[in-house]
Amino acid sequence: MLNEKNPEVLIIMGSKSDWETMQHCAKTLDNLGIAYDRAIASAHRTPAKAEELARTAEGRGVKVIIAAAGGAAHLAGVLASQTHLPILGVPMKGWALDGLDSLLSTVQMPRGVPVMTFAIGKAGAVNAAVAALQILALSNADRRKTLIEFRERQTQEVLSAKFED
Ligand code: RP5
Repeated sequence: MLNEKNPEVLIIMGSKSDWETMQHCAKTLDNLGIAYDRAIASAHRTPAKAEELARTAEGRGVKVIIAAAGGAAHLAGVLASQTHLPILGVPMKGWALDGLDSLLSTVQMPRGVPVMTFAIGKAGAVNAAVAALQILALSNADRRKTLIEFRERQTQEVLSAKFED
């Protein structure tokens, strides 16, 4: 759920146009009962804001940052340079290279400054939320229970899927 005061996860997007995809991340965090906040900050257009968000996140109680950007997607890497929190990078689909540019510019970090990078677009947005739960579950038994139940529900959905015709 959206919680600006006590977020455990912070979603940062390079542009408001990324929200169309990242709402799937937020919805998944909602379903998993994880408090999140969201912000728009660009590595290129508003570098000072991106830096400030990364530097202040840990003090706000944030445990995981999810960073989404498209094209020359340097946002996740810039955030990673400014915090010790884990950064989960979600490359946005679109532009001339349909997201391959975002994927490569998010994933190809220099040694020592990792960005955990997900699939391009919606699957990556959802998986970043699930991965955030996995990180939180390492130190919280209730979260572990939520994770196991989520996976079990997903398994049952696939096993019980039927064709309509
Ligand atoms: C990136 O450029 C953003 O993350 C977005 O994916 C893309 C397009 O941004 P807009 O031109 O729509 O603001 O920085």
